[in-house]
Amino acid sequence: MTPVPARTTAEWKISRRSLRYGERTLVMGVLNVTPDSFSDGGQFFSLAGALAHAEQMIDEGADIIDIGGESTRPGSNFVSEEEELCRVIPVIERLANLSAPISIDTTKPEVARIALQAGAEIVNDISGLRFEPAIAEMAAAAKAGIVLMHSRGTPKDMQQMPPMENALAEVTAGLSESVALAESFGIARKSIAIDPGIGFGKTVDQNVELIAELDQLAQHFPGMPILIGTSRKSFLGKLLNGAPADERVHGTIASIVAAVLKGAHIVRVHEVKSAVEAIKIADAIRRAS
Ligand code: 9MG
Repeated sequence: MTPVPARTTAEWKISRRSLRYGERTLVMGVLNVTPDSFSDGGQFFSLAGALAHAEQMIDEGADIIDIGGESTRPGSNFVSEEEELCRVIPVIERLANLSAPISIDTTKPEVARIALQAGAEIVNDISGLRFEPAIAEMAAAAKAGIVLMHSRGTPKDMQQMPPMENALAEVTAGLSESVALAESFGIARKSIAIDPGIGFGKTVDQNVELIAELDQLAQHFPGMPILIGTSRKSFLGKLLNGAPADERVHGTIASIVAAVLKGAHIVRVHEVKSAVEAIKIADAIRRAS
């Protein structure tokens, strides 16, 4: 087995602050405000419920809250800009003064612009600027952080994409293009986070390989934190003999720990409490390695 990679400490510059990463793994808690969200069944769609859930995640140790109003579940449809705004903006306005920064999970420039104005500090773009590159303009203008995630196709058709020949090479090349595009719009490197996009147009084996090779991916993007989201994803269900989303908690934890030991700086999760506990142990082992 290759040794645990050394992890340097640096800062991810987002709108109104810098997040220190590398000392301990940061946790991004997922707050889906979509009625069809695959993993919470729309449970957190009411404003009061969404706020309570966000506060609970912060109490449990979330460092960032990622708010999304459009499902990225495989096979899901796009929602209109108006609908997405109606879902996310009231939540962002109410959460903007909490201790943890807000990330807006969107691919739409106008949703990003209004969300940033309402207090969000990070744009989480699952298309890595492929869908609407102008979203980068919004992030640059607000000096926001941006998560550039690798994906193939759209959430609607990603599972029908032909398999990649070499996942690491393709993900590295795709993310390099995303970084170059982000920089061409004036986004500083210190504001960019990189994400291999587990589950987005990849086979089960490729998802597993990408986690196992995360240290190699990180080498290509010095000075940028590596974010990864494995929480409740279908590759875990397949590896667990068809376990449904709500029975993938232990699989999620195992994948997070593996990712942390391979160099992840930020993990995106639904269950914050269990992730925070697991990460404390993984970080301790990492520091001792
Ligand atoms: C919105 N979303 C769903 N899965 C994700 C992942 O793995 N990474 C990021 N950045 N966003 C995601």
